[in-house]
Amino acid sequence: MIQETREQFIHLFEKEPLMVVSPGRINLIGEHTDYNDGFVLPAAIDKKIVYAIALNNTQQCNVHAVFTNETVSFSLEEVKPTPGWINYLMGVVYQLQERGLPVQGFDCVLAGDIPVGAGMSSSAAVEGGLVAALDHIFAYGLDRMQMALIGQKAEHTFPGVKCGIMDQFANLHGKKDQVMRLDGRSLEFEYFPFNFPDYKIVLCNSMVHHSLASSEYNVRRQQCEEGVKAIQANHPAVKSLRDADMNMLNEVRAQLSSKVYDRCNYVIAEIQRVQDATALLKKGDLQQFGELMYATHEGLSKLYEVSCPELDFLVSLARERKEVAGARVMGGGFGGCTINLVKADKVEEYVSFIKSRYLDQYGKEPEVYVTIIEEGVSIID
Ligand code: GAF
Repeated sequence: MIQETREQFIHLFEKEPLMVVSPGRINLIGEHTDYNDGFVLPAAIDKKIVYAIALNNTQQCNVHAVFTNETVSFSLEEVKPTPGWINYLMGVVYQLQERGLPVQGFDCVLAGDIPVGAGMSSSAAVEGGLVAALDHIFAYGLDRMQMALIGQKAEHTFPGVKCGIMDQFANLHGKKDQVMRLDGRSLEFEYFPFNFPDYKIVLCNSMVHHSLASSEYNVRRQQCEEGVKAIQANHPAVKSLRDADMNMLNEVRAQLSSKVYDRCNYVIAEIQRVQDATALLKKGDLQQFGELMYATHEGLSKLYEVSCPELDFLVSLARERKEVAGARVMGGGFGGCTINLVKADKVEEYVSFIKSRYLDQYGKEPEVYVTIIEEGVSIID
């Protein structure tokens, strides 16, 4: 894909581009914890966005998207939220301009194989790839965390999703065969190997794309903040759900709507689960780790309400199978993928089982991706 994208760029713009590979991500456990100052356990994967990009000595940016086969242009003098995929790039450009960093017109070809709306964070890949490309071209000297924060701000201000930092972080910090535990508060992180040759990471795409995903995401965030506010009346030192426990939450239960109570209940438990899960992973206990993934799914489905019948069905299918250590909905939810840890020698059998049962139930085949853990954003000079 890298070579094809480069050739297409040369064909369209008649010059040599800089190539950038920007991956999607998985998250093993720790969902909706990042914006509550909690922990997450993501990794970059082999699904990616590819940029071919070069300056054009104008104030105009011309972006050809291979997936829609259209070229969209915008002027650097008028960067404002705009419908469509170009919004993600414009958001990044705006954030760079806001910081007083120079941006000049560019031509670019954007290609990729990250399925959109599947919970693998194609948007963070678009953002991270562009920040890294422009940092390289203009020698801003940004470090990877600064780049991630710029991508996150772009997402907040242009598409308007008040996301946490996990996706942009994973996209820019990934390392081959390593998972990362990120502390959503301090932004400190540690790498450790995901060393289970007997298992594969299998993503099952429900093919459901919920149009309310981003507005509902923002609602979840507000509900968590509401819970924190109530707890703070008794415990002023609590700054986020990271600092809270179930006793504190139960003290204010009567003041909270049942939805807000359930959301906070899930997040408090999930933050602890990531800690427990990390210890299990380091010990090599994938079976117990998998049980925690199922517990996460239960919470995301019943308490946080970001699952859907199709995703619940996919997880219930996983539960029937001995070759699966654990499964759950991955990412923001409301559709997209489940992540499954599956015995390597049984993957084929599992995939055909899932496909046929899902087809029987919903009349459509899920796409299934057997994925591997890869490097974060890479510049190919
Ligand atoms: C989305 C967000 F972008 C992340 O920050 C994270 O909150 C995730 O949903 C849920 O864990 O991918």
